[in-house]
Amino acid sequence: MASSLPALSTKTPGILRRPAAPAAGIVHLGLGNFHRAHQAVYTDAAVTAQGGDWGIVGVSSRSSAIPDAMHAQDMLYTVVEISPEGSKFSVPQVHTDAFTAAGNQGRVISAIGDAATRIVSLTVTENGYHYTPATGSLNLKDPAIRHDLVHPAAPRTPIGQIVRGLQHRSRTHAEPVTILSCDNLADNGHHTQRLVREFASLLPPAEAAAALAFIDTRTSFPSSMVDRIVPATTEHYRNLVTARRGYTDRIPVPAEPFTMWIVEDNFIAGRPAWEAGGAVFSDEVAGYEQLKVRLLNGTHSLIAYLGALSGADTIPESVSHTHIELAARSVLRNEYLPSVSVPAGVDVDAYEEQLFSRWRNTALGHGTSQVGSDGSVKLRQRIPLPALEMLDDGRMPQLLALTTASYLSCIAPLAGFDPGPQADAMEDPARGLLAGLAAGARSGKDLAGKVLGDHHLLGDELAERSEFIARTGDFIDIIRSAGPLAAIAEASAHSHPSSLQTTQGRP
Ligand code: CS2
Repeated sequence: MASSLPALSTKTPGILRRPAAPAAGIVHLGLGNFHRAHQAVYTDAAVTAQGGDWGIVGVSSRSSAIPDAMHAQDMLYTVVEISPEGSKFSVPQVHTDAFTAAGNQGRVISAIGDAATRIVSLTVTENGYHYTPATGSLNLKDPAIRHDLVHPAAPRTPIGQIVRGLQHRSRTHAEPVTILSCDNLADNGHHTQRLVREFASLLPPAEAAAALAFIDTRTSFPSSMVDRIVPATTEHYRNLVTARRGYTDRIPVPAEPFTMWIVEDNFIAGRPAWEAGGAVFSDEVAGYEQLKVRLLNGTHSLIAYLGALSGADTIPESVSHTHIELAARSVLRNEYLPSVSVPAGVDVDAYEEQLFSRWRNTALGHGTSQVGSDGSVKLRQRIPLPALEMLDDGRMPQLLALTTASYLSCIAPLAGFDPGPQADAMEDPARGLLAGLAAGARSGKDLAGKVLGDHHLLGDELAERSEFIARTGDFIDIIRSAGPLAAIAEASAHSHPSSLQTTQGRP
């Protein structure tokens, strides 16, 4: 029988333990796969290169599966880099503790409030910020936010936890701390700062004033662009680790070889030497974030929804359909790219080719249902600004309307339309609301009007653009009556420029 990870870590040289583990300096909210294959790997490299008390206390929001397994495995797990050429294995050694926030809210506050904590980082997904997609501000209708505003000792949301932890700091030692968002949100540092300030300003007046004064003088909120495709762990990866490494790991993390982290160097209380792991500190984070959120994430959404509607389980399977590749290239080049301020030194053609080769990584098998989940909060980050720019310019963003239509066809299918099992498996906080609207809708146009026009799902400004709403509705109707390929053909026929070639057709 294979040995377990902790036995290996202490008894064999297979995993060389650090002589002394770093003391904790980071509290990380969102102990999921992405964090464990991204920030943890950079932090491991930083501590190896330069030392420093930058151990990570990982906090998972609800599930205890990862904290339990981390404790059982001596805080270790395997990152499995997957490419068609083969797999590489590594074991980061930076976590000093792990626990679940649910049921331990006091512990979250004291961890964030601890004077030794100098960075609080987050990978809580777009959905974890509890903001209103229409306005970008804190969602005051959200029961979890309302709960957190009146239960100071038991916050459930990351924003509530951060504010309560900062209040604890301000009342005790007043040491400064950096809040570092690592989620796919445009301008994620400012976005997080805005939500934290909004929450603090809603506290009783004296408390609000003290909290805001602390936030404004003793914290910083750098923006960062994070990039690595990290699918969900499956039994396959557990078996692979056992077969290839000879030990049992309950929680290996599969990841693509590519990894990128661009960070604004604005850390009020110091930071690890993440550049040792390849992180780039730059003043151009906003440009990188736009590039990534639109070209990568935005196009990814279209590939996921069209793929799901065509029966594709995975992104590589989806993008191997010539028509879907065509639609993806068209939205990327003609509709997302013109809205991006490309950072100096980025070769956009090479970036595009690299994206397609990452998406084609069949060994990784990234699920269309995983990328298609939470579209109501993700698309708000990806679609409105580029769409509005084109509309202002007198052009219809055909493929952005198609992205919206294929999303709605997956999550809120009209009566009689079956979007298939991959779409059924997509999770979305707005699924109930949207399904209710779809049940009462007579046509695609009617549904698009209710979702975008009445409910402002993609923001206030797009809610006023009846031509975009109507075009989205057309595509919903075409998908329902003739399928996704017909909708791609219709969008391509009217897009600018109308003819594009796939890689196969290129000179
Ligand atoms: C994806 C991202 O789920 C999604 O919406 O676009 O998770 C994507 O894989 C990562 O951002 C890559 O860095």
